[in-house]
Amino acid sequence: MVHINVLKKVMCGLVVILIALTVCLWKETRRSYYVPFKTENDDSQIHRTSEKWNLLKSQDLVHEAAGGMGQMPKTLLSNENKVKGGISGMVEKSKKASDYMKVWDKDSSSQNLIPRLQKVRKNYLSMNKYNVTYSGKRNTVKLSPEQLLCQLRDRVNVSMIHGLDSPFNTSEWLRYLPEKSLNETVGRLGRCAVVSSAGSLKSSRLGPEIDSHDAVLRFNGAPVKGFQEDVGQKTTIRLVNSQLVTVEQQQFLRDALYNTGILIIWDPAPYHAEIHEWYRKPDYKFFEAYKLYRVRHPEQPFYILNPKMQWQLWDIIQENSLEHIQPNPPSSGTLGILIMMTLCDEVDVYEFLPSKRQTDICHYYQKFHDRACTMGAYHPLLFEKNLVKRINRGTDEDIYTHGKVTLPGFRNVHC
Ligand code: NCC
Repeated sequence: MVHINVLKKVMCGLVVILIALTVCLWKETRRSYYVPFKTENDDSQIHRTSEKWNLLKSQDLVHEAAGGMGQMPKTLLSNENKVKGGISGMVEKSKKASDYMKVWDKDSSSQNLIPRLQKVRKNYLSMNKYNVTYSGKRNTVKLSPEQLLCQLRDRVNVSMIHGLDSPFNTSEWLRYLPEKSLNETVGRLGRCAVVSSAGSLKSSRLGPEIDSHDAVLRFNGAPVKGFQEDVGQKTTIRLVNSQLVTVEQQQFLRDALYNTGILIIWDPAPYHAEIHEWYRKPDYKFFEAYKLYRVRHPEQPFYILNPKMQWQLWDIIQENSLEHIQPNPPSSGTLGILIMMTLCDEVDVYEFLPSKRQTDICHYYQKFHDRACTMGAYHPLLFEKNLVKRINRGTDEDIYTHGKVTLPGFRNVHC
């Protein structure tokens, strides 16, 4: 009798432990699928913003991606195969995962910005520093991804300043400008990666995937040392802005970070200005620092981006946005994406459209918080991101988990 009672108690105990374990396991499973878009500086505006971000259902996901591309994306096709394979547990899980995936909304508007950034945008609009006189159309009828890609391919001329571009056609400048064109220097590239500097790259463990690309483009002072696990260690091209080179001149000239790979510098120019006009009045006087760097590192290819490109690209972003965008050049991020689309067969962009790791921490290599880094203040970054979302050939799942967008190289865009 005593034995039976003890046995009953042990059984009851075991059942309670089993139930507790099941509940814990269930909670854990849910947690790994649903990581809300919460940021460190959470406020009411963030709540409103995230509400506007797409809450995608798995079915919508398939339809949107398939409809936009005219074909079913591979990863989702493979999920379909799993359905047919009858692994119902996995299907159930993958449905739950996509039920809660929030990714960048391609129709984000300035209303999605926190009040401070809305105000900053308005200030830049009234300032109009670069004398933007945009009179082009605003596409009320949305262009398809293919049409947008064709516009980018045909209207944005990605080129570097060379010895034939007056006023760089002097014997002095010929000494400084690289002899070979960028195309000749890099050769034909297959799969390329563009790594944004976003804080959300921290703890991403994307390093090996990024390094598996044929070429990797990074921005400004974004380091690899100490961050290899998250951002990789390969740097083929580093795109720097002229502010970095002039304001942080000593660091730029001394820091070994800049000595790897090919350097490209860009500087904001007046709206559709001729090279002459920009040369007389660059936004930041970087030419001296450029020459000094070339003397110190004559073997390292270092190009100056032709400034015409920035406004050709800006026009397309404006044309395809429903409101006035900041009349300032696009960020280094979008310029870098376009450079790689010109050089490569395919371009994977990391954490430009934020993943589930989205944070207000500006850079993965600093502890500085500012939502402007992700949403834009000076640069029309929100509208740049809308455009990139619209031409993405990858899946929303890839954006959510890897912050990854896949774009075709212009060689593979057929208009
Ligand atoms: O911050 P930055 O950009 O160097 O970042 C490079 C590109 O990564 C993308 N990015 C970055 C952070 C983030 N949270 N989300 C993102 O999507 C953007 O596309 C960005 O372009 C620049 O564009 O050159 C910029 O440069 C900095 C700064 O000049 C350099 O880091 C050098 O110190 C600008 N910051 C300031 O002027 C304070 C930034 O506005 C734009």
